[in-house]
Amino acid sequence: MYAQMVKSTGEGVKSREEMTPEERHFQDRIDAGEKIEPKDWMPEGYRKTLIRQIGQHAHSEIVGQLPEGNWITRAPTLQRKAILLAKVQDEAGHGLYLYCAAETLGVSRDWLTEQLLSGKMKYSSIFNYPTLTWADIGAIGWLVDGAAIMNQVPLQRTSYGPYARAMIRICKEESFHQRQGYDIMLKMARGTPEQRRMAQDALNRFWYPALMMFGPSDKESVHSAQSMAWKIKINTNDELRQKFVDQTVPQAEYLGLTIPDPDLKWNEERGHYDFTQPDWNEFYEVLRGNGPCNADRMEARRRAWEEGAWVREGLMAHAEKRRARRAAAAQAAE
Ligand code: FAQ
Repeated sequence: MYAQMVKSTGEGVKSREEMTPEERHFQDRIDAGEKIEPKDWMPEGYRKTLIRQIGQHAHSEIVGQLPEGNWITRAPTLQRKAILLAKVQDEAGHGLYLYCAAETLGVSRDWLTEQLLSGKMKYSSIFNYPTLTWADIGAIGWLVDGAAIMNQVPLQRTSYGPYARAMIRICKEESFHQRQGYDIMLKMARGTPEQRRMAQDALNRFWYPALMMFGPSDKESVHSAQSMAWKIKINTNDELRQKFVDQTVPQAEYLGLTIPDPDLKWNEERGHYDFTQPDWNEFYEVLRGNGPCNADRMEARRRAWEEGAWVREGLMAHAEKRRARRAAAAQAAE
């Protein structure tokens, strides 16, 4: 069982006494709220955790284009097409900022892609679900971008400078994405009975996968304790999931749609909604590659990588020619 493979939160974080002097100094900088920059000394674990998280995040942005890209030609109006096209292009841009941030940690974009294609690196579970109707595009913007913002706003304060700075720009664009999704949902929810039914159906299918985006429960999370000690993560998975539910329920009410959770209830004492956890077996199955669209998504990425090989080779040959020309000119000038 995957759950048996993971360590519980709190394990594996070194106490101050166990740290080397370099590690102690590094932790002091983190605790003082300083940003860590690419050339600064960092523990190997910090570097690896960032490569894993930023790489996974970058892959998610790129793979995340696929479910929505599927609807660009079928968007109902020219304006909706233009908006969706711009959104999908934004996601490509986010992937590129994030690959650049990962490159500052000493790995190449090619290596990151190879890790994805060989199954060693992940992308967000959410993108393994299909987009069956136009309302799904509304649900993705509203719920998936909504969950992404909830997770990424705190990441603007993450301890690694290049990641934090990439997140500032990404969050601005994600807010626009969330609003465009909500706008589609509003139109559908206030439309014909059939449109309303489609909007409710999209919410029914995307609600629990959106809750899964925040990762496993805190007690099953492998990396949270160390990532929070290093301020790579600012909040736990469960904290963010709760915030997302609290924010989204009133939005669903405004739409006149029903969250597919009969046990969802405001808890006066806690000051939060009580809600049903997603099916974690389904989550781990999706992570193992057994979600509805895992094979399609990986196939699309593999095809794009193979079919783009000639472009990468051409660019490398061009760069090499320019380098050789510059070297020859410098030699002639001596
Ligand atoms: N999917 O110990 P934790 C977007 C893995 S937003 C797949 O709790 P961690 C925008 C995790 O990697 C989506 N795998 O892990 C957009 C680990 O496995 P590993 C992307 C997941 O890292 C919108 C294991 O489970 N956002 O793309 C997931 O501390 C619309 C144990 O978990 C980010 O990546 C999952 N949902 O916390 C684009 C945000 N959850 O690596 C297009 C940055 C967990 O040891 C259209 N990332 N796992 O093999 C994070 O904040 C964190 O990495 C978490 C997971 C919170 C996702």
